[in-house]
Amino acid sequence: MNPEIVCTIAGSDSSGGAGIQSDLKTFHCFGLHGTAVLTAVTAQNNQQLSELAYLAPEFIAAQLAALQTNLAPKAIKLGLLGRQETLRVLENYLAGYSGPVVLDPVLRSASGAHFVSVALKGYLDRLRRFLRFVDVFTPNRFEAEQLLNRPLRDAREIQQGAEALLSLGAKSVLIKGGHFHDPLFSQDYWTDGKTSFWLANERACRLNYRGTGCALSAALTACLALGYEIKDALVVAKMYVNRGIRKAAVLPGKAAWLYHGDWPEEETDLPYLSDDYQAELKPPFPLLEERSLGLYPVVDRFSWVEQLLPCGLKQLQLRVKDKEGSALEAEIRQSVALAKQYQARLFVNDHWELALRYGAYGVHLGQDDFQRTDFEKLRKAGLRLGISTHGYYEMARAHALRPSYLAFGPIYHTTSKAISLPPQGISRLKRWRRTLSYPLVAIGGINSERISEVCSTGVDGVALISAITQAPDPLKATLELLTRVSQHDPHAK
Ligand code: TZP
Ligand code: MG
Repeated sequence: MNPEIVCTIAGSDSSGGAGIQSDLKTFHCFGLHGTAVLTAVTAQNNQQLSELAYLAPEFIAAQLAALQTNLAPKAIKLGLLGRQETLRVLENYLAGYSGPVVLDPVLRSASGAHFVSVALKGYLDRLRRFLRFVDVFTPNRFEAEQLLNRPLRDAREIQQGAEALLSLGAKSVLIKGGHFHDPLFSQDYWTDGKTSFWLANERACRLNYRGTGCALSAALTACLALGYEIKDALVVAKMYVNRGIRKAAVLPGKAAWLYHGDWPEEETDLPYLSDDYQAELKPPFPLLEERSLGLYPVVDRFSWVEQLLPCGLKQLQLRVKDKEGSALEAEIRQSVALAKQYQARLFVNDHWELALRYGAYGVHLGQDDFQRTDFEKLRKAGLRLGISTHGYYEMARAHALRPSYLAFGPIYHTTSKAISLPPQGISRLKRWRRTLSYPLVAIGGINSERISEVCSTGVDGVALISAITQAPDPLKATLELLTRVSQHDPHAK
């Protein structure tokens, strides 16, 4: 299959550390074909920018027209534009473009270089109006302040600043926090007006990393071209830049070149994502004493727990969705007590307060349950925590809570969930296995034919519902599934 085409419309950086040069490198690393429309040429090295020349608007328009015939981009990244004439050409072009557009405004670089000096006021006015063409606007703090004409001094002002940029017309805004003085994290704030979150990344040592903003917006554009939703794409792009910083080549004078490489697959680069500004790194939930979860049935009644425990299961999840009050309480109380007798680990889905009251081994939560859960209380009581996830955004959100295990799915088509999400597939499960050091549980549409393929990815647990509860003979099915799982368990006798 031919690679997707993505386009960067930006300036050339003669040092190769940022601009078009870094964008094309980033696109390539995501397996895409990058086209490049030059807006400006700079003369710069690792330390300073000495010259800057803008290309004539006709020439920018000609480059766009040349690509239009058979190299139309799936997504566009805009970098250094710098002049009203350039904005005018792009307004015409983008009026007829329907794919995602990411804009990194490049007013002021991390090294302090100012890219727009002549006629700044007129340019900023036009740039504000230009935001209506933009799906993700990614200013750093200084750029956001310049556009808004006011300082952004703390988390609240950043949130208000992002809202103000949305009201100018951008569909979503990421204000990058690399320049704030938070000793623990560097935090970015994203909002589209409906959802918002902070992305916290552990601070790197203080070098002048070149091209972080370019790489972030280019990686984001690449992921959008690959079909990822913005929230997931942001997390992957942060991972790409975090790794780039972690593995940067250090140059004389405290400058550093970002590392570029394949798809980021290291947990250390995964940001902590949270609805609120993150003042501290949360303490982790207790580890599972035995990391392997093996066969992990999810059932909705104590009667199932009673039937299945004698098969020799080591863990079970009780997921009661249709009871409340004393009936629900009885299900949980009896299940917890019986699991203890069998020395099996019982995780209670959703009802964390009842899990706490009856001393369950752990709690399993979906992303929608976060608001009503007191995580601090659960952790202090020593309960283990498992969290369901369906992609990068949710993984990063779960990671901020530092749970005992993570579940990922649906791996295959499932009929057991009311809102059926598209299957994630085995290759994404493999990628998460490579990426995470957390115990990982696969869920969704897994049955006896598919379980070997799932186990061979190296996951620590296989959760399933219907393959047991809808089986003609559930006990026989459980025993058969247990046998299949044990064939893959390196610790099995
Ligand atoms: N979360 C993701 S898929 C799923 C849950 C709870 C349902 C899994 O059920 P089944 O019958 O094993 O596909
Ligand atoms: Mg739930």
